[in-house]
Amino acid sequence: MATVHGAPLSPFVRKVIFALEAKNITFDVNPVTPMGLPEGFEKISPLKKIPAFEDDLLTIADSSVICEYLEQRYPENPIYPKNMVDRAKVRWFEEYSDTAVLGVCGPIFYERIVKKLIMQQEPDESRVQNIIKDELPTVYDYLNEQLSESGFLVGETLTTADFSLGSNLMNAQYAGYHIDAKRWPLLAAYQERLFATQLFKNRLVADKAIMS
Ligand SMILES: N[C@@H](CCC(=O)N[C@@H](CS)C(=O)NCC(=O)O)C(=O)O
Repeated sequence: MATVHGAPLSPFVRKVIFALEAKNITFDVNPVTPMGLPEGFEKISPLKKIPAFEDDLLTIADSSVICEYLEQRYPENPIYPKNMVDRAKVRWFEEYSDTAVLGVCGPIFYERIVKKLIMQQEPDESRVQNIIKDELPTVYDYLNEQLSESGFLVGETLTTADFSLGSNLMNAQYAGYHIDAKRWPLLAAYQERLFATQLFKNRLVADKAIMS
C-alpha cells in the first residue's frame, strides 16, 4: 500500500492526501513532523522535509513531484487539465500557493496552532498581526483578482492548485483568520465553494479530530 510520510496538518502533506483521495487510491499516513523526524528520514526525504511518499515503484519527496507522479500512474480522475495552457496555469497557482500563500498563512498557523499543539508555547501575536496587516493583503488581492464567480482556480474541476491554495486557507481558518468578504469577495466565495466539496468536507472533519 502507498504511504505518505508527514503530519496531515502540513499544507504540503494535505495537498498529497487530497490528490490520493481524489483518485480513490488507498494509502496510509505516517504522521511525522519536522520537529520529530525519525532517524534516517533523510534516506526517504533528502531535504528532511515532509511529505515523502512510498509505494511499490518508488520512494520520493516533494508534494508537487508526488502529485505529478500520481497523475501519470493513475490517470483516472485527473487532477491537472489536459490542455497545455490550463495545465501551466495550474502549476503556476500551485507554486504561488506553495510559496506566497504559505508565506502568510503558514506563520499564522504556526504561531497560533503548531506552537500550542506541539511545542506547548504561547503565540507571538504581534508577529501574526504584522503579517495580517503588512503582508497578507498583497497576496489576497492577487488571488481575488485571479478568481471568477464560479468554478475553481482553473476551470470547473479541482486541481492541485486548489489542493494547495485550499490547504493553506484551511490552516489560516483553523488559526482563527477569516477572509474579509467585503474586501476579497471572490476569494471568500471561492473558499466557500471549495470547502463545500466532499473532498474538503472530509478533510475538515479529519483535521478537527487531530486538533481536538
Ligand atoms: N517543496 C516542498 C516543501 C515541503 C515543506 O517545506 N514542508 C515543511 C512542512 S509544512 C517542512 O518539512 N519543513 C521543515 C524544514 O523546512 O526543515 C514540498 O512541496 O513538499
